[in-house]
Amino acid sequence: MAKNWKELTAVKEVADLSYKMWEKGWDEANGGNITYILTDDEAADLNYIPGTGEAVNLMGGVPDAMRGKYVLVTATGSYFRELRDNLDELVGIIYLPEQGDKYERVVGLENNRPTSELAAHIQTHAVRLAADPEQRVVMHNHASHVLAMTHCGPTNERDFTVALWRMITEGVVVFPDGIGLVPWCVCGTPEIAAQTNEKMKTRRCVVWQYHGVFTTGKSMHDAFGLLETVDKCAEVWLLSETSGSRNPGIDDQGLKDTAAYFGNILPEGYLD
Ligand code: 2HA
Ligand code: ZN
Repeated sequence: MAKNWKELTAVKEVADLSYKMWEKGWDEANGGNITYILTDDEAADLNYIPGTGEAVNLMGGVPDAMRGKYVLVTATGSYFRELRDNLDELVGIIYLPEQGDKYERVVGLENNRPTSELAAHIQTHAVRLAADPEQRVVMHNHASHVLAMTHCGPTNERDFTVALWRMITEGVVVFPDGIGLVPWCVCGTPEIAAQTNEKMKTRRCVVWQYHGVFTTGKSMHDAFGLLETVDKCAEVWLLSETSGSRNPGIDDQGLKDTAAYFGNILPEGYLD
């Protein structure tokens, strides 16, 4: 059963990108977690028989949109610095059954459990699947520049988003739907999951004040590219703020023109 699971492209991408994120300083200690919904073909290759794996309660339950799905998950306590060298313990695949609010362990996660943010990830997948049937990845980490900006930047999500868009043209191109901002609260709780998922209904990226970033996407590189772009905009914002810049950045008309050129619709009321 599942003899080749570590050969899955998604496993290789998790191994590679988790290390890259650690190199960027975004995943100190056990910070960060990634989940990926397997394609039907990838799932079929596992030859898993539902009901045979260890079943564990899933906080918040299994959303209907996620029933019958196989999800690649990083483990709780996993150090992204070490993940690529210890796939058996730090990564694994779970199955979300057609009935019951549990997950079943399929393979991997030896001596371990899925990320403490599993409930938030599973619910985020369900919310994003309603917006985009191609949704597959949820990524969380502690991207430094975005985090710093939650300390000294705008505290409402419209102003936070527009401040990022003004920095570099790529901003409004990559995240035209804007950034959700969740005020600080304890992580791993139903409360933070609920707030995140309310915002994910209309966006692919949500920032947790003083904690980190959640991004979603069709593929690992899609979600990672979004993270990189948001963090790059935040880095340029911080650099220009600390240099005492007096330039306003891309103005409202420029942002509107860019959005129109790429066929994107910006959230109502964000620009004059
Ligand atoms: O996985 O980052 O938010 C550890 C965390 C919790
Ligand atoms: Zn975190």
